[in-house]
Amino acid sequence: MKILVINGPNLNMLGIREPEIYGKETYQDLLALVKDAASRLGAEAAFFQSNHEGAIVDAIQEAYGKYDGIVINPAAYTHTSVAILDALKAVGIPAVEVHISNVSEREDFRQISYVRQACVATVMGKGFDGYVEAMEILCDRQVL
Ligand code: CA2
Repeated sequence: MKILVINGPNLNMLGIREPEIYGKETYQDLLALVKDAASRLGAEAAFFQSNHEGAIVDAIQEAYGKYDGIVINPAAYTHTSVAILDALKAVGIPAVEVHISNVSEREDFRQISYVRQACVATVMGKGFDGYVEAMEILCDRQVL
């Protein structure tokens, strides 16, 4: 199973600011954790991070025919982007939405997720482990 892990704006800054919300570990630590978990699951993970909405749309389109699943933390674009929602719907690749923090307990504007409509599941508030849970959800779906 080939999984594309997409991270949106500012997630490349993990560990640098706001450790009380997003933890002390860095984006590189996240990649190492997810890569390790993927190989334990017998899957292969590839990574994409961008601060630009259109670049994320391009990455989703380019995943068509190449990946069996998408794990996506669209970060702030979660709450604004119909373009990312449409791209996920267009490719039809099973996707799981991930948030490091528990967005359901944060500001009102974070209660809206456009991408959720195109995702088979949402994992939030579990820190980096949420990405591993998202991959497990995708792998379980494939064997069932
Ligand atoms: O909890 C999450 O994973 C979020 O997707 C993170 C986004 C936020 O806009 C969403 O509402 C919830 C923000 C990512 C910003 O990452 C930072 C990393 C280091 C320092 C500051 C921000």
